[in-house]
Amino acid sequence: MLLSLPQIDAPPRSTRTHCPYCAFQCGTLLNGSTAASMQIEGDAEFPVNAGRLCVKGWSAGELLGHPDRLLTPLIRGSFGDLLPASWPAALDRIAEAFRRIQAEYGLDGVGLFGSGALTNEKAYLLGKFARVALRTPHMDYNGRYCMSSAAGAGNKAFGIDRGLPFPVSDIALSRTLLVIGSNPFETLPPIGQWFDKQRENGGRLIVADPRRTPTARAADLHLQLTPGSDLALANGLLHIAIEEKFINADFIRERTNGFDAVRRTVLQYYPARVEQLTGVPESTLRQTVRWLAEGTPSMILTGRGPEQQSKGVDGVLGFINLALALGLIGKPGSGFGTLTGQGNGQGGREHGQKADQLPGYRLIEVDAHREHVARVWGVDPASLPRKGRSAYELLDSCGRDGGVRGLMVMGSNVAVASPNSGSVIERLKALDFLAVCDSFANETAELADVVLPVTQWAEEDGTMTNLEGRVIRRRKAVAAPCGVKSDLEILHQLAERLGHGDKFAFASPEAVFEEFRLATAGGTADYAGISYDRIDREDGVFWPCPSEDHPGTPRLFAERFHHADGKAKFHAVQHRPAGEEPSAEFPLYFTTGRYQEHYNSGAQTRRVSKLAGAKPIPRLQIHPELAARLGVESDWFVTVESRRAKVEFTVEVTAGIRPDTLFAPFHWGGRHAANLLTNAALDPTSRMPEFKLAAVRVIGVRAPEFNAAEAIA
Ligand SMILES: Nc1nc2c(c(=O)[nH]1)N[C@H]1C(S)=C(S)[C@@H](COP(=O)(O)OP(=O)(O)OC[C@H]3O[C@@H](n4cnc5c(=O)[nH]c(N)nc54)[C@H](O)[C@@H]3O)O[C@H]1N2
Ligand SMILES: Nc1nc2c(c(=O)[nH]1)N[C@H]1C(S)=C(S)[C@@H](COP(=O)(O)OP(=O)(O)OC[C@H]3O[C@@H](n4cnc5c(=O)[nH]c(N)nc54)[C@H](O)[C@@H]3O)O[C@H]1N2
Ligand code: SF4
Ligand SMILES: [Mo]
Repeated sequence: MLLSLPQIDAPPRSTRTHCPYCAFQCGTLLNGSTAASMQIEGDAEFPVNAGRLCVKGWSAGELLGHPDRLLTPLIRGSFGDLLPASWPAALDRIAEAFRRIQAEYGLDGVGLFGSGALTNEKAYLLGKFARVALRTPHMDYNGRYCMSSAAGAGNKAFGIDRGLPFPVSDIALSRTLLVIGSNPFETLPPIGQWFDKQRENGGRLIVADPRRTPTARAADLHLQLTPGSDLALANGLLHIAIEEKFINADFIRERTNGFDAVRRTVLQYYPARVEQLTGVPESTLRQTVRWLAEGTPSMILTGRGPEQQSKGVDGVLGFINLALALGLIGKPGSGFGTLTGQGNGQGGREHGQKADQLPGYRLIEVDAHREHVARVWGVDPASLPRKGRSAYELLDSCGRDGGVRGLMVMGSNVAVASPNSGSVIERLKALDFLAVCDSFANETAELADVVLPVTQWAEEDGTMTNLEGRVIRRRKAVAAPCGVKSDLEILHQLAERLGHGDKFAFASPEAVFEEFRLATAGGTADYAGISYDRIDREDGVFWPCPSEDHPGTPRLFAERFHHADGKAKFHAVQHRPAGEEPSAEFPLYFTTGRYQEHYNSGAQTRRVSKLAGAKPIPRLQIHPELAARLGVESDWFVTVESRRAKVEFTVEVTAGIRPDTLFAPFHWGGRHAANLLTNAALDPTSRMPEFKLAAVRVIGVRAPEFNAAEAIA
């Protein structure tokens, strides 16, 4: 406490830490030791962003001393308002509610919802809290909406899930770069410097996206595919690679299993059929394959486009098949990767926030895994719950018979970020009890019975794992305002009230990390050799890192994959329709994504003046041909209807989208929420919802000067 108080005339302190938002986890220098005086600079020494930041990173300081900041716990009063309360009263209320619900409905009557925004320490302790203090199976998190399809595919094909199995700087070494359904120029902007270097080295860029995004505009080839057709594209490209004799038979024989079944499957994906399914001309398909095969080293990267589909896992497997068949994997500047999204989207998915998981990427249904973790926790393995429901299924069970009756959310705005959000909001309202831990009263907190105010990024210590698998340090730069507590402290105090305080009493985040290292030891995501000191000395350490004398693993797969026989597995995957496809009744595709200026549910960035000023509202992208047919122009209003809801959007006419597709960002709640329209069809393996494709129609248009909705004939 004393250390963080500013001293008169003391020179401003500078703290090296990282941006609060995305998985790029740009290194930042925070100059100044109070929220009000703090200036943010890009850290030129941190190798991933090398000094660059995007507009969100530059402006993140505004979050700290923000007038909307929650500074006291809130309890819903008898008149329905959220009223300020003391910490003991709020914590007692949560513990009592959980105890009462568990007494009435059983241990699984209570659920927890975590986040890829949480540090490794928080993610670990939250998972432990679910299994030890509440003993509920129902612990899941928003990474289910984010990285679960990529993770599912990586585990199946490689036996391990690390989004990028190589450092980001490898991008610059590739000669051909194929990016599928990611728009990193807006979602990971400082990555642009690695794309620039790649181009300077003579490299080529190919982008597959239904929209002509800034990333697609920079490409040598843009595959403007039909939404939901990625799996057909992947199989079609492999078909051509086989036909044109580009496959690497030595690599397939020595390092993989299962190619024959894939070969037989992709035989059916002849180019004319794939052109029809994807809308990408055969000549472009052939050009893509030739560049990938001849312009090596080649790299294939996926984003949420192909992943957030009800066939997301198979879609990613299709592109992994292509990378394996061309023998791309395991060499510098070459291979397959997925671009992780949330700040700790990588670490957050490894340490037990997932319903089927224990720390270190161990599995809750595997006895040996249960035993290891139970030993570290000092509990009986038999006392650990089994596998619980996935994120959307957990929320959808709220208040239903056999479902969850009490829920605590830490680090997610589920009322905005979930598919079919109107229904999720209804489920949250049907709960007996909802608690939310956040720094801001987001749309989910507005529905809560108790809200607990927490510390933010620049006010706390911990570790994050970036999109490369590099474990880095979040460092405290300013004192937290009076009245807030860290998530770690909240978990400890709740555990104490539930009779398990001793298992959650840690003197510091570093002390949590020390136990966490032991829990991960020997697991797939092994952090045992990583310490705060080492991270400080080495600018991050790449997992797996099993011992203190192990150098860490910047590049995976050079010699072996992580299946028992050391080989990668091909998976024969078939294209199939989405949960709903356009029809006579709902003739258009609706897809969703991001603005550079806003982050996820917008709970943070909608409050930053510079960002809200630049992008005050969501705008629906419509192609000029479709706009002409509808008789609308930019700044008009259209009402879009799916099978679930109607939403009115302001129009942005742009040639950068397919004429059969509408696009809206999902950063807003309330009446403008894109997620009111989206479909909760889930991938069978990853349980990822289909955020990238719903069938819709336009049911009304309105000129800016008119008020009455005008039906179209
Ligand atoms: N500015 C900003 N940056 C962010 C975030 C943010 O909210 N804002 N969030 C962070 C997080 S959590 C994540 S997960 C990442 C996401 O990063 P990205 O994956 O780059 O982001 P998205 O915009 O969701 O989707 C990428 C693209 O998929 C396209 N797409 C839509 N449907 C399809 C389809 O069927 N197939 C294909 N191939 N493409 C399709 C969209 O047009 C979009 O351009 O960004 C991270 N960085
Ligand atoms: N239609 C559509 N919907 C989508 C997507 C899409 O592409 N299209 N993308 C999906 C994806 S990829 C993601 S990742 C989700 C993200 O959506 P959300 O899960 O809602 O994530 P955020 O908006 O980042 O919300 C994070 C909340 O956690 C708080 N927070 C941040 N750090 C901490 C912390 O350390 N502790 C606590 N207690 N709170 C914290 C923030 O203040 C904020 O209120 O949205 C998904 N929803
Ligand atoms: S790219 Fe991501 S980590 Fe870097 S400044 Fe922007 S939001 Fe922050
Ligand atoms: Mo995400």
